[in-house]
Amino acid sequence: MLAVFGVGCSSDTTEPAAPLSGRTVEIAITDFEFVVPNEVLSSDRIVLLNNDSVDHNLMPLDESFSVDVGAGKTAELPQLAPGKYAFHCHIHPDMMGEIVVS
Ligand SMILES: [Cu+2]
Repeated sequence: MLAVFGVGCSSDTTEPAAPLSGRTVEIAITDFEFVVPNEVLSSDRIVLLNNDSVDHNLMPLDESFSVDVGAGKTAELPQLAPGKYAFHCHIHPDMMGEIVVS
């Protein structure tokens, strides 16, 4: 016997880790390098900005998610629980970065 499904369909499949603060932080990619913000909170919205003329991607080493970002485009990351995230671009595996979420 299953519980009632789909009370609302407005949310994504990922549960937010914390209520959003309204703050947006940006991870930029410039010249095949990730430029990460100094401070990221679990309540932040995280945007990935690709300043390059080629497509990039951001994927944690545990492959828990994968975000593609086209040349000159922005993309949004899922909300992240506190912790340390080592990531790379799966298109260019030499592009590495790390963010610490508190
Ligand atoms: Cu790349």
